[in-house]
Amino acid sequence: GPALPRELHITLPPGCKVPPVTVPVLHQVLQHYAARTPRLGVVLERVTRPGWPGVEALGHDHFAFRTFGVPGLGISSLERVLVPLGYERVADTPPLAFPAKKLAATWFRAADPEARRRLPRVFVSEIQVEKLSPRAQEVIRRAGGWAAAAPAEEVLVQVTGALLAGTTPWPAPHLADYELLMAESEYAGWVLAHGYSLNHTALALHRLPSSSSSSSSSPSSSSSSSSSPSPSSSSSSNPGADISDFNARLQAAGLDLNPEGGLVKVSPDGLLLQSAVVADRLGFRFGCGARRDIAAAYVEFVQRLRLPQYSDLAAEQVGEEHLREGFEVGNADRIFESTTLAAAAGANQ
Ligand code: OOG
Ligand code: NI
Repeated sequence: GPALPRELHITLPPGCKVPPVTVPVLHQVLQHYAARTPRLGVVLERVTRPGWPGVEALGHDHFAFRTFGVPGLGISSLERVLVPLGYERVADTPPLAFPAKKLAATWFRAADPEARRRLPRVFVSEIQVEKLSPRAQEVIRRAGGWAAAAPAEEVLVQVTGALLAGTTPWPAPHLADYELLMAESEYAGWVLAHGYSLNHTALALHRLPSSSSSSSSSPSSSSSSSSSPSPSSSSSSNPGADISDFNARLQAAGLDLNPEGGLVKVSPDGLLLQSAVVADRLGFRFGCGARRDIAAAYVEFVQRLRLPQYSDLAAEQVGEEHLREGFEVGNADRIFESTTLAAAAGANQ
């Protein structure tokens, strides 16, 4: 496949360790992502370090990938990689659907409950290409049409290669094709440029040491700063760091947060809290040599709260299996905008 443009190789600050992932393919995915996401470096260096012991404790709640929903590629292409690695697809009812964005999504988790403590969930979405204009479909067919004709094993090899290289299983796109897709769907433009490189990791705030144990002011500040329906239990009964406190630390470190629907995206049950920084913009080398700064990857933060049926458990007994599971369409719809906001920032320059 095409080599990564040199501009994308950014060294993390010395001593800045990314929490490891124990599946080699996913570890490699993470290394490419870390190298091209300067904002992850800021998070690990300036936000999680002072007063937050053990960066390794800040596990990966999930990874997220984006795909073209065409034969051979799309969600099923990652399913073929993930299932042999020990993952299983989780069937949400109803399925996660984003009609306005022409997207569908699903997620995977380690089949072995013990492995779920160590391995991230994987959120995978696909754009419903047949709903795009004929011109956009033609651009996508030129990039990904080979997969419909190729044997399944060859598609698997190409997709795995793109994952390992953090790139696309097609040549670097021409700038005009990227712009044509961007005009219609920022998601489609992102996939054309970045393919199977990781869109984001979401760091699990609920696995951090409790913020209330290190700061006496956090329980009151968290309840006053949350504008959304909050769970009946107080934040101190939930494991980990409070997302509103964490967002304030991100902002103090100079990071722009995705403001769509409020800084903290809250599920209707009040138990899944998410926020994200706006994506980094990085130099990208298009086919035929054109260069442009474009929206790349971002970092998300998740706080999963305790399920009501486990409210009586002692704090030290609470594990991830006692917390809100899965994803939420309303939250995800807003989190998707983290790259759109970065793309718009470029248009204003
Ligand atoms: C995925 C956005 C949704 C979540 O955790 O709900 C998401 C994307 O931007 O590709 O990550
Ligand atoms: Ni996410």
